Formats: sequence, C-alpha cells, structure tokens
Amino acid sequence: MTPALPRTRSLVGLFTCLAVTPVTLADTQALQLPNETIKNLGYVRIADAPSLEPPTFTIEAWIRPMGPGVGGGDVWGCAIVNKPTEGGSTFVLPSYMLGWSPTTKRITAIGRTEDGVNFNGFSTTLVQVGESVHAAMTFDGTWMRVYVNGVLESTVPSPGGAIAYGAEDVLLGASNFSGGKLRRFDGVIDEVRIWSTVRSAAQIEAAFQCPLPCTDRASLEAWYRFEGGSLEDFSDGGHPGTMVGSGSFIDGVTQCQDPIVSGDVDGDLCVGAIDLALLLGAWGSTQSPADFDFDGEVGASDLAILLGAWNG
Ligand SMILES: [Ca+2]
Ligand SMILES: [Ca+2]
Ligand SMILES: [Ca+2]
Repeated sequence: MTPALPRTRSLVGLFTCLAVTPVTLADTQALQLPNETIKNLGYVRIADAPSLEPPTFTIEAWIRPMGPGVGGGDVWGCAIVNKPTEGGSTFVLPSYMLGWSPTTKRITAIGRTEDGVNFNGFSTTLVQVGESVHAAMTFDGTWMRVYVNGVLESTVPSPGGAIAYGAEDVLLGASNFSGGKLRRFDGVIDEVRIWSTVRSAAQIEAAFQCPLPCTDRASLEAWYRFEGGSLEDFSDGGHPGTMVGSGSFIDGVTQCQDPIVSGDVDGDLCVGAIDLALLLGAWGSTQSPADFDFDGEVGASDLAILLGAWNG
C-alpha cells in the first residue's frame, strides 16, 4: 500500500526540522591497547552498574594479541573483559574475566562465587600473537562455557553459589590487581558484548562475525564497537567507556560483511524513527541510501518499503 502523499509531505516538514545524526555500524575500527611495557598501561574503564552484575551472562569479544602484555604471565593471563577486584593485597580473582594467557596461549574464563571460590575454563585452541579470534564465555549459574570462533571448547562446573559482585568498575584490557597482577592486554579488542543472559552455542555462532540483527539485542547490556574512535555503548544500556592511559583505534579485526536491511538508512540494521526521518529528509533525492527500490529517487515507494520493514 502506498501512503497518501499529502500526509507524507507534512511528515517531511516535521522530520526535516529534527537534527538527525546518522549512525553507521560498518566495522572498520577496533581498540588497540599497546601494553608492551610497564610504562604504557592503556585500558578502558566502564563505571560499575547493577546491569553489569548479572547472575547469568555471556561475554564476548574479538581479540588479536600483539605481545605478552604486562602482569598476566600466569594461566589466567591478561584481561579482555574484566570485573576485577582492583588494588587488593591478597590473591582475589575477578567476579568475571574473559582473557588470554600469553603463557598458555589459551582463551581464559574466570568466575568467583560469593563463597570466595574461583572457577576457570580454558580454550583448547591456542591463540598465537598476531592471530585474530572471537572469544566468548557464558555462565548459566551452574556451568561456565568457553567458545572460540563460535565453537564450544570447554564446559566447567561452578562450585555453587552466586557470582560475587562488588562496586568495581568493568575494565577492558586490565585487572589492576596489586602485586604486579595488572593483567594488561597488549593487542586489539573489538565487538565487546556483555549480555545478561546465556547465549546458546547457535546464537554465539550465528552472531559472532556480524553486527547483531535488530531483533537479537534483548538482554544486551553493553556493546562496544569502537567505530570512529568511540567508546560509546551501542546497546541501550548506557555504559560508555573512558580511556585510561594510552590507547588508539585501528582497522577492525572482525570479519563482518554488513548485511543489507531494506528500510535501514543509517546502517544500524534496525528500521525505525531515525530511518524515517532520514528518508523524509532525503525526499526527492536522486542519490540516497533511502532509495531502496533503486528507481533513482527517494519517494513514496521507498517509504512504503521502510514502513513495511519497521521493527523499531
Ligand atoms: Ca569495530
Ligand atoms: Ca536504522
Ligand atoms: Ca526509490
């Protein structure tokens, strides 16, 4: 059905009054933390929040180790995504940590219960310096699982009890524990996702290479893509990161082929109000991504496509 044009024109006037900033989810950049020596200690700090303390969770990221890092030479290794106990003087491991050990070359997963007991999972895949992989850990309240490139590699039981959480911030690339256990990761991190649910093996495998479909973001508490040098949280969780020390942004390490979603103008894979505003702002344009039917002009037929694909 083609919407009536007079009403459309009034919407054009309404939406062109709005300042709309297009958002792109093209994967071109990643976070690089050159933690080569004790003198360069870059990491990202994300303020503590209840939504970052889920009883069950999935944590995932793309990584490319570039060196041994600083203070992570044991089997637990350097931190990728970590809710640590910072600064302490006794040996306490994080509430959760997804990491990589420069000693064993394995992806590592750590949990800690309220009884103070740690439990760990390790990948069977060995990840060498310079190699890009997707790493994920899940915890369902009983079992911790470790995935590499979407494949389940380790399933370990917890000792029982809930995950112990405190007021610590979430850190990317660091642990900051005293006694030299800084666990600073030297390498590249991209597509960090923190979920408050357990993603199935099929879900992890289906989504690790590409931007998340609009309809697959429920329970996504934090999402860092690092595009444009941004530490913005692309989920609805509202947890922006802050760079501490030295870090930079380089070409991405994921292997995404951005899918084309008809009706999606701004490239976030969702079809909603921003896309409508952009389409109406481009009304009559002969060169616009809102020309979904490729007839050379943005018009009523494109609007009908957008409204038909609307998913918020
Ligand atoms: Ca990226
Ligand atoms: Ca969109
Ligand atoms: Ca058109």
